[in-house]
Amino acid sequence: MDQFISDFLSGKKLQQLSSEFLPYYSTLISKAGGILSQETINDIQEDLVKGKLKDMVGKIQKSLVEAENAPLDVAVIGECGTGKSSFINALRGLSHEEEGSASTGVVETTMKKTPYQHPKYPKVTFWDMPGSGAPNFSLETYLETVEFAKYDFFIIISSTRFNENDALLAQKIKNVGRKFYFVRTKVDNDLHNEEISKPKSFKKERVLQQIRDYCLANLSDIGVPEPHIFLVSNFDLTDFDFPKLEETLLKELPAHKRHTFVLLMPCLSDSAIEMKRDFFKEKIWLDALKTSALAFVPFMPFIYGFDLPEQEKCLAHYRSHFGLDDKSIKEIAQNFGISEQEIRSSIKSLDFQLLVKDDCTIAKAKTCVEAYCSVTGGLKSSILQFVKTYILHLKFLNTVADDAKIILHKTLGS
Ligand SMILES: Nc1nc2c(ncn2[C@@H]2O[C@H](COP(=O)(O)OP(=O)(O)OP(=O)(O)O)[C@@H](O)[C@H]2O)c(=O)[nH]1
Ligand SMILES: [Mg+2]
Repeated sequence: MDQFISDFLSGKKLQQLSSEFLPYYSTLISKAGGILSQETINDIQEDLVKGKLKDMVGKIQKSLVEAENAPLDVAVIGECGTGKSSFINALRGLSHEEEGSASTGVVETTMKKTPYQHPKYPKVTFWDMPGSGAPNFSLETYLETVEFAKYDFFIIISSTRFNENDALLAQKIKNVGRKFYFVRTKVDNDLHNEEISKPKSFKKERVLQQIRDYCLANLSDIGVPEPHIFLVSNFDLTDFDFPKLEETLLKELPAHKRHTFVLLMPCLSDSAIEMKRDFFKEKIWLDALKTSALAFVPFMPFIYGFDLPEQEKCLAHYRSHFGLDDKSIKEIAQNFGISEQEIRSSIKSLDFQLLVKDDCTIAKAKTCVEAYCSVTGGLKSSILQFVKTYILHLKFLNTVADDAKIILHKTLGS
C-alpha cells in the first residue's frame, strides 16, 4: 500500500503531510514531469496546512479533468519531400497505405495545410504542412497560412541539410513563444548508402555522429543557436533518436498537456512504456488521494462500491493504452509473423478473473482500513472497497505495462 495514502487514512497530522507532499510526489511522477503544475502543488500544500480538504479535492479534480481534456496540436513543417507526411503517419501508427493516412510520395504531395487526428486520441491533431521549398513557394504567404500561435509545438523536418527557410520559420515560431524541434529523417537511407559504398570501413555509430555533427554545424551556420536535433527513420520508430524525441517533447510540454501526449506515444521502447506506466500511476494516486481526503470531509456522503464490470473496463482501458487490446494483438501477430496464441500465452493481463481473485489484494486493503477505522470508526465497508479498488488498479496497470514490455521484446527479437 502506498505510504502517503496509508498515512492519510490513518489520520497523520495534515501539517506533516503538507511538508511530505512535494518530496513524495516528486518520487512518484515520470522523469519527464507530472500532471500537476507547480502552482497546483503549492495550492495543495497550502490546503493541507489549513486543513481545507474540500478545496484540495476540487484542485486535484480540476487538474485531472484538464489533463484528460487537453487538446494537442502539432505542426510538421519543412521542405518538400523531406518526409513530413510519413512522420505524421508513423506517429499515428498508420502505414502509408492505410485508410486515413496522410498521402506520401516521391513527387510533391501535400499541397495545403491538412489536419490529421490521431485515430485513438481525437484530441491530438497533427498538421501536415505543404513543403516550404516548392517552386511556387513564397515565404510571406507561407507564414500567413501557418498561423504560428495555434500550435503547441513545431517539428521542422529535413532529410538532408536545413536551409534559410527553416531558420526563418524557427525564428518566427520562437517570436510567438512556441517551441520547435529539428528532426532529420531518412537516416536509414544514409546508413544503407554508406554501407553499400564503404563496406569495409562502415560503422553505424560513426555515420550517425557525422550526420548529427553536420546538421548541427549547418544549423548554427544559418543562425540557429544551440539547436536540438533528432535523427529518425520514419520506417522504424524503435531505432535512432525517436525515443529521445518523445521524452524531450513530453518534458517540455505544459503539465496539463503531458497526459495527452503520453497517451499517443506508441509502446516502441522500454522508456516509452515506463513513462506511460508512471503517468497512469500518478493518475491512480491522485484519484486515491482525492478519495482519501473526501473520507475526512464532514457531511460528505462517502459511498464507494466495488463493481466488477467497472473493474473489467479499467483493465480493458489499460490494455488499449498499451497496445494490448484484441485488435492490436491481432495486428502484432500479423505484422511480426507470431501466432496470436503465442502472444496470448506469454502475457498475464488477459485473465481478468485471475487478477481480481488474488487474495493478497483483500489482505492488503484490510490492514490499511483497520488503521483508518481506529481513527474515525465507521465507514468501514466503503473505505475497504476504495482501497481494494486502488490496489487492484495499480495491479492491472503494472501487469499490462510488464506485458507490453514482454511483447515489445518478442517483436524486436523477431
Ligand atoms: N528511407 C526513408 N524514406 C522516407 C522516410 N520518410 C519518408 N520517406 C520517403 O520519402 C518520400 C517523401 O515522403 P513524404 O512523407 O511524402 O514527404 P513530405 O515531406 O510530406 O512531401 P511533400 O508533401 O511533397 O512536401 C516518400 O517516398 C517516403 O516514402 C524515411 O525516414 N526513410
Ligand atoms: Mg506531404
